Amino acid sequence: MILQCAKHCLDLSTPKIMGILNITPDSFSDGGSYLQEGRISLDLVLKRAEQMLAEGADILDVGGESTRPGAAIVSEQEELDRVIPVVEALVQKLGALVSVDTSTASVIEESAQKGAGIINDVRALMRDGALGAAAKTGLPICLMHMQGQPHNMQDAPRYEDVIVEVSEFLQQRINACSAAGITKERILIDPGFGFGKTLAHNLALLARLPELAALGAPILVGLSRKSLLGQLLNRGVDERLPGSLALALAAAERGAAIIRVHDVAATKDVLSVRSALINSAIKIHS
Ligand code: 8Y4
Repeated sequence: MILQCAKHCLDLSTPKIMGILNITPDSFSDGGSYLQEGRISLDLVLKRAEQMLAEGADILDVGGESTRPGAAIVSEQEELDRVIPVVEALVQKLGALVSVDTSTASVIEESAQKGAGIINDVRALMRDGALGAAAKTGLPICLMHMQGQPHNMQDAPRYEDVIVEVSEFLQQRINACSAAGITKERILIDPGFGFGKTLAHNLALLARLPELAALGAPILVGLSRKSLLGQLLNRGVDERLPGSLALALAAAERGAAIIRVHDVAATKDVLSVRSALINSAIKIHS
């Protein structure tokens, strides 16, 4: 399966790596790392982006809004000011395939004009104007499931059957996209690990990830350094690399097409070992 992302063709027959580029001054994990004298430095962002591409990132995911519970609310203008210059630079200077982590109609439109290749929306195009804006871009869209809103999503997540409810939500959003003129070939789906889910919900979703494939769209997952690893291993956010790699491999084994990560080089090694094993098994030995 090949996904057409602006000028880039993304071959999803083997799992692809999406590197995280947070353009937020207050991000949970790697936030603040591109700040110079309190301002986001385009040079530092470009340096990190070049490094991730050299390490094997297939996509760079640029986000200007933190969805961490308690994070500051970002105005539309602030999000535009953060994200658009970065998208432009990554496309123009590095020729990168850029996905834009946004729920905002104007950011979707302007990012596409600057050459972004994928829209990644944790609110699944439910904000005012987002569905129409995304439809007009012609770009692939990642629809993610979230229960509640970032400020309250982890208060007391509850499901009758987490797999069924996540599947039904994603199917509804696929239908909404279809009605807005976004064809099935442009849609990616994501169960939204950590977005209104307990540890048990997250583990059930990963264990049963193959069931989401029935929706007929490639699956994107974001598990890197997330708090399920804190709960599972009692480790701080900087101590979650081995756990993140185990989750990335588990997701790849269960059919994930795109894996969103902080640690590109290490994830690339894991996926290279996996593909060597797969290729060995299908070769004819004489
Ligand atoms: C430590 C590290 C603690 C990371 C929290 C976090 C996803 C996503 C995010 C995801 C898609 C995050 C933008 C949350 N997660 N997009 N975005 N899927 N498609 N938290 O799972 O990384 S941000």
